[in-house]
Amino acid sequence: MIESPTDEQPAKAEPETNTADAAETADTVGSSSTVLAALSGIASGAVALGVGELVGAIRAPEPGPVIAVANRVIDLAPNWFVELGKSIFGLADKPALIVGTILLSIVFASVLGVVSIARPKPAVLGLCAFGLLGAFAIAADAQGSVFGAVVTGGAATIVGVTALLSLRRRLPSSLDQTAIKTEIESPTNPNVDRRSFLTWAGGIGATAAGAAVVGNSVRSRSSVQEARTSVALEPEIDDEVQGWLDAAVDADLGIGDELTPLVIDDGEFYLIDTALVKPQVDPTTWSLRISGMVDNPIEIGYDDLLGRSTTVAPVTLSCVSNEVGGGLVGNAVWQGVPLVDLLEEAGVQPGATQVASRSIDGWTCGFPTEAVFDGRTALVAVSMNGEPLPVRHGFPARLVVSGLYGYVSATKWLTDIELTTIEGFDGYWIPRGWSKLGPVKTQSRIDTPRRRETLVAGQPTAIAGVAWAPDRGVSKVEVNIDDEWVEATLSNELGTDAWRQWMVSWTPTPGDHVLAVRATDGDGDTQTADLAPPAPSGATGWHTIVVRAE
Ligand SMILES: Nc1nc2c(c(=O)[nH]1)N[C@H]1C(S)=C(S)[C@@H](COP(=O)(O)O)O[C@H]1N2
Ligand SMILES: [Mo]
Repeated sequence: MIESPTDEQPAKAEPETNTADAAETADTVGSSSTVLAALSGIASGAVALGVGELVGAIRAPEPGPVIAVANRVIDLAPNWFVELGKSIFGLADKPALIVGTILLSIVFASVLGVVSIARPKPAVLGLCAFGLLGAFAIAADAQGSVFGAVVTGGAATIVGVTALLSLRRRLPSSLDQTAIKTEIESPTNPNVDRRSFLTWAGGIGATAAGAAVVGNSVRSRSSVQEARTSVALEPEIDDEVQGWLDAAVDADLGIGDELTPLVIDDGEFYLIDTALVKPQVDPTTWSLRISGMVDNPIEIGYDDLLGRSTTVAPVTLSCVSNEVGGGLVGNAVWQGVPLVDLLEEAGVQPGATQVASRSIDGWTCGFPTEAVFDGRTALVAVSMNGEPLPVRHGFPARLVVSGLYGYVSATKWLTDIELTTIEGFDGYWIPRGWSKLGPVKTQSRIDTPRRRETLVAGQPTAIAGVAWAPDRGVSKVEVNIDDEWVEATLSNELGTDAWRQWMVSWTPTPGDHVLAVRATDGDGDTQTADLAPPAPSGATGWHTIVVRAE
């Protein structure tokens, strides 16, 4: 006998009167119907997302719905949530967020599918809400627009709703509760029904995947990689960069691969930003605006910027989130237009105590105006180690300000500089609990030996690492070996903005040894031993490790 839902009703109402067999059959039918309905929701949600990604891609660099929603999560998430994400997923926190967004969408869509069996209207409304959420996220995005939101959200919603309704009509008839209620006789072989339903669902799923794949390739074709490689920097400036790169090689203490080189390549340089997808900025339409409390607001195109006189300097950038001994710090040779030249041209008004800046993806920061005029290196950088800025380090232009942590100064994909007051503006990280001012604290790190490394007793061993105190410079590094301070040899100074390598040769005796390091800056101030975590203003303390010699 073919089971029909009508037969099931009493079974469900009075399960205890049922035989075990019948109950099992009813359960199987119930759960398989739920699975098919959920599948119809997932296929519809997927095709909505796929079409959203495709239409979104045509409007690149405007983000598609998935990235836009994930961006809103990053913006709106409380600090503890962001920190939790980082502590669970580490550097993969952004891929995890994207995967999470997609997984939540699947769960939501499957619920809509199940709801749609009995009640198509709320299910359709649910899909519309889903589309609206994507549309709002796109409209709210720094690189989004209301037009894009309407077009992308609209297309996704229409396709999703159409898919859901067409699948619902094809749900094997025994599962369609409306059909039961209206007692419509169905052509009743459920196996045929099921096959045709699955074919449709599969087709819609394939369309979803196809749209997403095509969308992604359209998006990456609009990449700026090409524009970036076609940028030719002035040859004589390259000579100056080469001079610094050579100086860095000459200064290297030559201990080997365990010791961090004085200049870090793009591929090894630490990477920190809130961007889920690195902004692809077309240099031909890009411009930098300088406005706010200035006499002559200016707007500069990329060619104009490259045509100006530039400065080249090795500068050590570091992240306020760096733990003592951590790797969120790096030194590179930056080339760019001095910020002081640009601000003098714009004419800073009295009382403009803060230089605020914004990137194309809406990230912001700010630091005291004094930093531009006190003689330190402060650049609108266009090149890193002699190459146009890599996309992930801010192509076409970024700020590099010596002596300030990245979160208050180092805006990548820079589009706006606005002169304002210190009280008048808070950058991205300030309301999230980080301190308003971000001077870099003097720090030093032991690169070799590694913590808990086993050394050979009686064999001379190099203890070595790097120390930095931009823009004060490093004047001395000392290593504490089993409670005794030893002064380290330093690499030649590349400038007060750059870190220095240090090393001590040591012959360990058998047993455990505690090693610690501390640096003294160019003003004669020695790095504090007081332990502080990164939040809110940068970690302090001496990097300390234990090694064993056998
Ligand atoms: N647009 C943008 N610029 C940004 C950030 C960001 O999130 N977005 N993060 C800042 C922080 S916190 C740091 S430490 C530096 C890191 O620069 P890097 O990724 O080139 O090493 O970039 C800064 N510039
Ligand atoms: Mo940072």
